[in-house]
Amino acid sequence: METTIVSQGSGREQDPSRLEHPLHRYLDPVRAVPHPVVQVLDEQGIPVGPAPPIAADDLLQLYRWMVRVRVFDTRMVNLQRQGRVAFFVPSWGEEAVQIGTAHALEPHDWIFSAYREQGTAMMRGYPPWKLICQILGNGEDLLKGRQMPDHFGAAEYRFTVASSPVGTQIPQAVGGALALRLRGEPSVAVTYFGDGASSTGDFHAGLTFAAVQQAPVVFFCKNNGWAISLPTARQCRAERLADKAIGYGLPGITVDGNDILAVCTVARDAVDWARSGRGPVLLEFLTQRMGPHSTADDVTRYRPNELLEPWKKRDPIHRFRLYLEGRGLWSVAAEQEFRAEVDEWFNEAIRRAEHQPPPAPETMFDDVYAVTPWHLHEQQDEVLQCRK
Ligand SMILES: Cc1ncc(C[n+]2csc(CCOP(=O)(O)OP(=O)(O)O)c2C)c(N)n1
Ligand SMILES: [Mg+2]
Repeated sequence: METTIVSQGSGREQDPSRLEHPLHRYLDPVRAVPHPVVQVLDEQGIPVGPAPPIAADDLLQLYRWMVRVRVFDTRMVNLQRQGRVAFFVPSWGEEAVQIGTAHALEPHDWIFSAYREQGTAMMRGYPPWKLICQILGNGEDLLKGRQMPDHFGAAEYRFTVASSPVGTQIPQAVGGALALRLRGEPSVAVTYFGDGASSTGDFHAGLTFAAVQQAPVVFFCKNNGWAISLPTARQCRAERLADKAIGYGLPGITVDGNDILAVCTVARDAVDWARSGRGPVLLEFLTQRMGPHSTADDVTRYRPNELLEPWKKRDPIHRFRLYLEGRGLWSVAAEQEFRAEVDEWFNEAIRRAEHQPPPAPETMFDDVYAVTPWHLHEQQDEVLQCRK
């Protein structure tokens, strides 16, 4: 593999449970070593190992997509603060995981996501203005205004709608993967979820079943340090969340989630592993949620600002930009031109989405039953009469 394995301490080295004890005679010394973290670029964007074979144009696309996600987040949070959208979930700092993993997928693969994967959705083809229509719940929303804001999805993009209950997408993805295999499709299912979701019963059910069935599914665990206000260290004693894979009998790998080249490389290999019939894989992406959980919480109540300082130096976009500039693929002028283009792209998307009417009331009867029962037809007719 064209990556370097670096060792990062977990901060538990002084833990009293590590002091010499007779029980240690039975313990595997290898397991006492913190799980290594796969990295390609250091914090200055300098390769610490050979870069993966990604064409220059693709590298630029990866960079552009990360920037678009960040701008989208900023624009949506601003709209929420102006009272123009009700709710939004930004993913500041987590752009590399979304974009690097999406890059590893084929268009026919299925995605079972959470609510923080707007970048993956856009890269998959979900038009930004349609995403905004979903956030607004208007008549052009592919989900007809029936979901919480930011709980987007559409069969045409093979992107299932994010479920609000944390972790439910995990067993759903396993079921989806088994269905793909039964149908003889060459596709895999992937699921995105957080550190918080890795503490749920659904994670246990999903990974157990996936491993036993050797389902073609890849688990993308985004360890962003927080489940709303609960830090990862207060919900799990494992050194690495990827270590959990051992107990289920599948490979688990921890990746620097702010290093897009590491994300691309390991995600591509994991997807290939699952596609070739070798079974499921758990990837843990180490990252940090740089913003609030959502526009509905006050992050300063539970997270000291100093905690973000080391993460600012690991910013996935800045780091990759340094790498591209170092290779002569990007410049200050290119950045300026692209930023202006992205601003205009989102201005237009917002303008278009905000000009759509609300969903027509009679559409509430659509898509619920394969064959709509007579009494709902009657009610639908009544709604239509009222509108005349
Ligand atoms: C079953 C369930 N419990 C609690 C919640 C409230 N809740 C919404 S998001 C969230 C945190 C999830 O954290 P994580 O899985 O790490 O994902 P992140 O938000 O960090 O991306 C919680 C507790 C919920 N939606 N569903
Ligand atoms: Mg989290």
